[in-house]
Amino acid sequence: MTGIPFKTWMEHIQDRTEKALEHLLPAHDLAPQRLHQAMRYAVLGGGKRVRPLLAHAAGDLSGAAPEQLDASACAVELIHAYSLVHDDLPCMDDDVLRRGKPTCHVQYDEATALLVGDALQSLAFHVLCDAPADGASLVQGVRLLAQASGSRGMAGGQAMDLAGVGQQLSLEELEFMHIHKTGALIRAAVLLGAGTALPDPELASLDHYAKRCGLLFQVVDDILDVEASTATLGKTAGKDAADNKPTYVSLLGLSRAKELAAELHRECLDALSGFGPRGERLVQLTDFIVARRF
Ligand code: GRG
Repeated sequence: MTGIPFKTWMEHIQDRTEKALEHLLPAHDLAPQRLHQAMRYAVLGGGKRVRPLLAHAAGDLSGAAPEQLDASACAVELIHAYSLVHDDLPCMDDDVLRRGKPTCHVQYDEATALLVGDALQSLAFHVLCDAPADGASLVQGVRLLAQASGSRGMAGGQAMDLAGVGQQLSLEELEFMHIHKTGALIRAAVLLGAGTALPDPELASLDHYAKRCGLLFQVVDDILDVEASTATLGKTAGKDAADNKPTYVSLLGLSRAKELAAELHRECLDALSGFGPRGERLVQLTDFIVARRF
């Protein structure tokens, strides 16, 4: 897939991921039908698929074929989809719009949405266990995804996020929260895609890239929450301010938040510079993450 324009590559991976997820999710007429239909509703037909794109772009570093990367890409996306379903519940962010359509609990009901998240999380690990890799790499991958999504990763970050409502956080505290809430899964996508074969110095550079990219993604997300419309985002714009949540924009102001995004962007590209042409897709994808308008 080298040599084709970024947009073509991106659409190809998005399409490939959609088909793989479609195949991996239980059929809509398989019992319990309502749960399976709600799982498919939450996962299919929406989202930018940034995490699968990161996994595939990182796979280029070790020369992995797309079919070797599908399981990791889908596993991370399933965890991400579960997190969105739970995040939208009334007991968390209480939102009614996600990916341009009613949130899962609005379309179905709260109990079903809770079970959708649970079942998507289990499915993610099931899918990862079926990845075409040797036993040791599989165990390493499962451990990585478990750490990234658990209390020392995304779920922990969400707990900090909920505790931070109405609080005045320092920049360091905000960064600590986002490294866990958003960054941990983005890091897992990159590292799972790269696999276990890279030499240690390259792995260290990639790990640095992945961590800064996670933060970059969040800073851009905070900027878009202020600047973009609900129609463009496909989720409720201005929600952070309405919910009195600390964000990079509320802490730094819009203009300094944009400077921070530019600085993190530079750091990401620096971290990738040693990879040469093998890192080209990751460079392009990082540029896309910065330039995205939704
Ligand atoms: C409920 C355990 C648990 C965790 C939820 C990730 C998360 C934690 C909540 C999502 C809320 C949110 C808006 C976080 C900001 C960054 C983020 C993850 C945005 C959504 O990701 P995108 O833009 O969404 O990749 P799409 O729909 O394109 O996949």
